[in-house]
Amino acid sequence: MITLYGRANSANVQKVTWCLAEMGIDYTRIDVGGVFGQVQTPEYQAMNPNSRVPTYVEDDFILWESNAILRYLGQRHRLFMPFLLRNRAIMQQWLDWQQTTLMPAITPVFWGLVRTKPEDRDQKAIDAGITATTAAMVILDNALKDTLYIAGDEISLADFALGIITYRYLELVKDAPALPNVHRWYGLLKTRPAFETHVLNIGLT
Ligand SMILES: N[C@@H](CCC(=O)N[C@@H](CS)C(=O)NCC(=O)O)C(=O)O
Repeated sequence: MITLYGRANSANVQKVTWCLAEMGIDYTRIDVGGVFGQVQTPEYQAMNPNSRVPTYVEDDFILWESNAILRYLGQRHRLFMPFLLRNRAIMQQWLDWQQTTLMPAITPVFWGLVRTKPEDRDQKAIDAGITATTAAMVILDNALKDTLYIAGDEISLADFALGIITYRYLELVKDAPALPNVHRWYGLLKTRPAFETHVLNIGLT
């Protein structure tokens, strides 16, 4: 039995719900975090001492860190993992880059524009975040120029992790540069029903 703890509007939860849906895996999701709270309780912290979402529970196995969950699902079900070692390494590279470069860049933009009242916004932090995220998106655009997806011509776990942030960037930054390869790739992601259900239809809140 699989239980996923985490609110549906969280970017880090969405990459996992999107992946689970793509894999056709049955699970129960429990709303915790954000307005639902619960993450500071001793019961939750016993599963996830970071008080963060998502937390993935499969029988007596507990796992946190969204990209670790993606990697586990990919290896367990042998899905969305490139066959060739080097393509697989490239997928791992972009999973790490999503967490260490892209996510920190967009966080002040998302929090400033979506979760902060206009009168309380730190415009300098938002602008710096837009600059940093745009620089990262230019890197992503360049990386997508020769392949359909980020680690080759097949979709992989890294596309899920990058796709949820790209959605936020394209929604929030209206004067983004052209990014033709990102738009072509993102167009492919948008045709996937699981992306529509677990990301596009949830909106930014
Ligand atoms: N590196 C962690 C970050 C987890 C994280 O920061 N999650 C956010 C939501 S996107 C969270 O738990 N925020 C507190 C809350 O929802 O109460 C991961 O990828 O799982």
